[in-house]
This record gives sequence, C-alpha cells and structure tokens, in this order.
Amino acid sequence: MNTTRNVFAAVLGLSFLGTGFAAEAAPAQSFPFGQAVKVGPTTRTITITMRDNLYEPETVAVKPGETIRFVVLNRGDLLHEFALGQPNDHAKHQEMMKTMMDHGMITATAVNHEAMKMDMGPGGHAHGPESASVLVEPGKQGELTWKFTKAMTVEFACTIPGHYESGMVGTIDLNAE
Ligand SMILES: [Cu+2]
Repeated sequence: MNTTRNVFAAVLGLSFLGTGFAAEAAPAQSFPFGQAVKVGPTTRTITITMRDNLYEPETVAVKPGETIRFVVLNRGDLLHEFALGQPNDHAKHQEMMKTMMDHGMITATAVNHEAMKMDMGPGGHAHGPESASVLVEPGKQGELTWKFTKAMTVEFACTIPGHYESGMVGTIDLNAE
C-alpha cells in the first residue's frame, strides 16, 4: 500500500474538476456557466494582472455567449492562480491546492514540475488551456480561453492556501449591459 501514490491519485482525480493540470487526453472542462474552448475568431482578450495578493482589475464584464481569452500576468513574488468557478467550486479547489502544497507539488513561489511529471506520467503536465484554471509563476504569464454561456455568479480566484482569504478573488459580471 503506497500512501503517497494514493494521495496523488486523489489529487489527480480532483484535478479534472478544476486545477488546470488535466492530462492532455482529458476532455475540455465545463461548468454550469460555460466551458473551456480553443481560441477562435470571435474571441475577445482580457488581460488580468496578479499581485501579492490581488487581481487587477477586480471585476470584468462579459456577456453570456462571449468567448474570452484571459491572459494572466503574474507581477507578484508568489505563485498565483487564475481559476474560474462559482464560490463552492473554489472552496473544493482550495482543499485540493492545500494537498498539492503539503505534498510538494507546488511551493509558495513555484510549481514543482518534477513532482507533477512523476505524478502525471510522461507528457502529463499540460497547464490549463483546456481547463478553468491556470497556475502562473512569478514574472511569467499564462492563459486560458472560456466560453461563457449563462448569467450566473462567477468568480475568478486564487486557491493557493491563504490567498483567497486575503482577498485574491474577483468577479465576472455576466449581467452587465
Ligand atoms: Cu495567489
């Protein structure tokens, strides 16, 4: 019985729900408010800057039916995440992120690519373009593209331990005119 392996398996299982570490063969992620898509002709780009610990801007207006490519810049000194979800999605995601940190898959400032690779198998650590979240190391940028289909309460949040609580959360305003 290999406990470490079991924990990683549990993390992996959860990862399909929203970490951005879905294996390449995994289907594009979806939520009640939309789904991950590839960049296309109708895509609009929104740039989000992440600092320790906040987003700029904190609110973005999107119309249901729009496809948005989020370009996410990390201008802080810490590892940050940009994850789309409803508030309860983020709560679940926070537990998983804590497990990943406890097991050294991420640190306060970096993604441990070796641990991720070991865990995911060869070619396994595709970060986020087909998922609802992306982890971005300090000084780097990431992106994901999402089609919003429904006016609901949607947040973007960082679920790295302590960050959401200290205010690293923003709003996708799907009701704006
Ligand atoms: Cu953060």
